[in-house]
Amino acid sequence: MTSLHKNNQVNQLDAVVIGAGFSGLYMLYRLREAGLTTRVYEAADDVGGVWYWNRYPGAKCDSESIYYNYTFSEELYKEWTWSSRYPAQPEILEYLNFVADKFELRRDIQFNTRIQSAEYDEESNRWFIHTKDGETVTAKYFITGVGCISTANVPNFKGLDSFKGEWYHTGHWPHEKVDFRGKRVGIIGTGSSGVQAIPEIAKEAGHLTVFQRTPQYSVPAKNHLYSKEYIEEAKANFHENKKKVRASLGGLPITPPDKSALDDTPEEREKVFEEAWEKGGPYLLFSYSDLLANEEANETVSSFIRSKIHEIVEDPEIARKLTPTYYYGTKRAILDTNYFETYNRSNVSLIDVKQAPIEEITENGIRTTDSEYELDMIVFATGYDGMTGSLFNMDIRGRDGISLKEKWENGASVQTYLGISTNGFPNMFMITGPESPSVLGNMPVAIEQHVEWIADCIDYLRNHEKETIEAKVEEEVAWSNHCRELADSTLYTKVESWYTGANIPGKAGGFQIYVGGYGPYREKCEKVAAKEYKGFLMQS
Ligand code: N01
Repeated sequence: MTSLHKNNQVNQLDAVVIGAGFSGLYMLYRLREAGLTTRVYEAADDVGGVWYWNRYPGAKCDSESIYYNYTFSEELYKEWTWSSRYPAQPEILEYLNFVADKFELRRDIQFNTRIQSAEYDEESNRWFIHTKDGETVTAKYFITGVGCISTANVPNFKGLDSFKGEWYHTGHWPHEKVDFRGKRVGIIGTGSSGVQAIPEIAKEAGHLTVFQRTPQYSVPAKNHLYSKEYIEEAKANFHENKKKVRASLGGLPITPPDKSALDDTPEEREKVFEEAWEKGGPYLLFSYSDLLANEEANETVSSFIRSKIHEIVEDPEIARKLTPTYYYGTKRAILDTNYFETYNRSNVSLIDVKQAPIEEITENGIRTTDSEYELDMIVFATGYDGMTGSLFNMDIRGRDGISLKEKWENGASVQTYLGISTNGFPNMFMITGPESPSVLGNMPVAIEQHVEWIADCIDYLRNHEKETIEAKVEEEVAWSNHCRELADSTLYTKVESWYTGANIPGKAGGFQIYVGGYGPYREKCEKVAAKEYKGFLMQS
């Protein structure tokens, strides 16, 4: 600790929050309400988090909008009106701006500021937080709201620097409109981002070449404008809906029937799947209780979607290339608008880069092991270093200078208690951290639960004159083991995905998400709080 720090010549705050997305905005609101001096640091020049950065064509959320928002304020809920079932990114960003304006949040947010490091000082029981520009602040509470999927993964292809055309990653899309007209565009990646962007880019591009490594299941979103009556009903049912989503498994008011897919005859199942397909959205995955637990049950829904792909795609060879084989739902279940239909267009081609991998980016395009594709533009829809990527981007050091990255061995042995706290890092809280259920559902619901739990916990500490709180080692070991055991009882861990870290070369650690569902997780967290933060170590 430098003498500058010791002399306390730095700005002293009660709390510092990193990120001004859904998490940071609400955390700021709650801490301010509780009377804490709080500052949010945000790398972008405005609020929004992922919705600030993900401006790629077709970007939409995949949870129905009337549930994809805050529910902490009935007034806010009733003042805002969503246009459609799955609104596009600009509308979601507008919503977050509306929230920031309504609660005058911007005055406590420092924009254009990236946090480089944060270290805990045992003598003062404070966090010293350093920005990339050299500013230091101290805070009693250090809270990360950095998102689970916000550190872009641009694969380290040989030759990218030599490419003469434009290239973009979906998660860092420019503010200005990208002009695809007449251009030869290549897109790498067919996850949620690629599947949304491909139909939109294809409408404009001269030619679109899709470089696909793993074919994906996708289900029609069946997006549509909301009627006035539907919105009125949602607003009238605010309390009931709020209760339902908070108790649900995935943050949406959908309860899977307590029935195995194998209990129905093929004809009955076909009817159930067909109805879910027609409704659009996430219903297919919730058609039966065991689609994510039992291989045979999963095959029933997986083969249903495969047959849909073959119905939609006219060229049987392209349909074959687009046919996924992994267990449906073990990667994020994707919703689309005309994704498979796009492959019927004459200006779209599909390249299987599993069969012939990308060798390098050349100055003119992409070269795979069997061909070179000339391109004017490359879009990387290649995803994120999920769960730990954004935490490790900061050099976070706890007691005795131990680094979070080293403690978790670069992600290979993540250990948290409830995904919120980790031993050795007192008064540090992670909103939707690894080993929380967050990314397996409708994020704002997960975020609100974490923010409220953290705010209540800080309230408790202040009321009981506790200086610090951190997870006990034995509790985090137990929690991490519990998370792994639960995950291993499902099909999630049998498939490589960003959930397992397999998308990042060299990243180990496996599946670091609590799969037990939002509602049961909320109950666990509430029990811990009710038992005076059982499992946590507190110092007076
Ligand atoms: O990223 P992804 P994403 N060579 O990791 C391919 C959320 N989200 O940005 O499957 C060739 O899913 C990779 O191939 P493979 C949502 O939670 C939500 O699409 O690894 N290809 C894959 O096809 C989602 O799950 C929304 O074989 C390479 C693709 O790139 C998460 O964000 C919208 C490659 C990456 O897919 C991430 O989605 C968008 C390489 N070297 C995102 N490296 C909505 O709410 C990677 N790929 C709707």
